Amino acid sequence: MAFTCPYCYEKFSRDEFEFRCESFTSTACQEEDPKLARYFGVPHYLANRVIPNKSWRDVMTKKSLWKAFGKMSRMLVVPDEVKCDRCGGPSRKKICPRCHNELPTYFHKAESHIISVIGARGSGKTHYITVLIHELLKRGYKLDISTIPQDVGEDRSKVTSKRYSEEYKRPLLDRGEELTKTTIAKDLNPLIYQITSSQKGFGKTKALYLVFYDTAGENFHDDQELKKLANYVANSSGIIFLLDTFQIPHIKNSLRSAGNAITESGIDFQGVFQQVYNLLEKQGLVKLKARSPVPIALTFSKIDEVIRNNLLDDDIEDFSIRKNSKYLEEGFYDQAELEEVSHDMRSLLTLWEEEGFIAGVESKFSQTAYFGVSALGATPKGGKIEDVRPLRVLDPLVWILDKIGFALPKK
Ligand SMILES: Nc1nc2c(ncn2[C@@H]2O[C@H](COP(=O)(O)OP(=O)(O)O)[C@@H](O)[C@H]2O)c(=O)[nH]1
Ligand SMILES: [Mg+2]
Ligand SMILES: [Zn+2]
Ligand SMILES: [Zn+2]
Repeated sequence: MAFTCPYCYEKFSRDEFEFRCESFTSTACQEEDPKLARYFGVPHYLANRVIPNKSWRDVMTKKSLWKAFGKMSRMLVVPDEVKCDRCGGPSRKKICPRCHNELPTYFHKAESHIISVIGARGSGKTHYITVLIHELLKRGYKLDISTIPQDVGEDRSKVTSKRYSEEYKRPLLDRGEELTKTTIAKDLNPLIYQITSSQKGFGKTKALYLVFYDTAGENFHDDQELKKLANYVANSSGIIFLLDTFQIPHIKNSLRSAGNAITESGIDFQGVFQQVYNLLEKQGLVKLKARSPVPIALTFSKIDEVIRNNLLDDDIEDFSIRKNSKYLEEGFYDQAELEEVSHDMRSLLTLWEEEGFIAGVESKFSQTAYFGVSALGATPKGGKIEDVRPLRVLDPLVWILDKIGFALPKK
């Protein structure tokens, strides 16, 4: 089984894990780390030394038990703890062999699925991610999902739980402030969460990592960022593709004639999808002519305004996205619920004359579903939104979790 690093998205195998010395006192173990420096794009990075893989593997194989298994054991086992070859201190800090970033403690035990959230600037990613994480933490238990932030990384001031609470949750959900580009520090670190399920089920995934990169490739211009986006998407087990509902021409016009000020993003969402796909093709990350089996959730954001302005199709009685997700009340997942949502959204898109988009997506991906979500429940006014009322934000994630075999409670 290959592992995918949540920082650099490179793949590596079990026998390649590395450890970093954890000594606080040994100055002899302080060294330049060129791989970390490259990752952060700085000329130098001083960190504790990387313990050569060979030094602890040799010790491991000398222990009689391991010896009995010989070479095999070295391939299969990642020790919980190793000794630093220089200072002799114990270390449990696992790092990626490619970029040297610290990996979550049990990374080698869980499946490392990356579920990515992507979308053009203005599609609502920052608000969506903020609310999605909050809903997962608050309501995930209804589907037996527990969510634990993975506070790992060289810079302790930038670990997941600290950054999430200071830059995302507190401003938006405690102080009611719309999140602006300036409030979110633009840095390279993803927010990483482990989610686990205690459901039984043979062959089901019980633990995986969710990796959220708030900015990955959103402006589609910067080459460096685009390359990273391509890697992020290509190594994902599932994609939540956020699309700005306000940029659907039909919706844009209706909202404008109803007196709403809609800013021109300059990127139409069909173009965004095409750009991401071309990028994957160019990098050789998708096969020509074969549909990708990666589940992709085409997720239309800001659906609150569509509902408020009565732009839902009146022929569709009891339109599913008017109500919040049923599984949050019932405590089990019924596949039919999200199939209905997807079906309704798909008809809506047809009504909005977006068949071309649907055909394009479905010719490239074999597992598709359409969702409508609202992170906020309303448009912020003057940079404020006091009462955040999310609608169906967990749907795309839950659908993907089910598709990739995560153990969800079912009837
Ligand atoms: N009506 C409404 N507006 C939203 C929602 N989520 C985000 N927005 C607005 O959409 C704009 C872009 O959101 P943002 O999260 O910054 O998008 P990003 O550039 O993709 O990160 C902001 O003005 C938000 O206030 C929502 O659920 N409903
Ligand atoms: Mg943003
Ligand atoms: Zn050491
Ligand atoms: Zn890495």
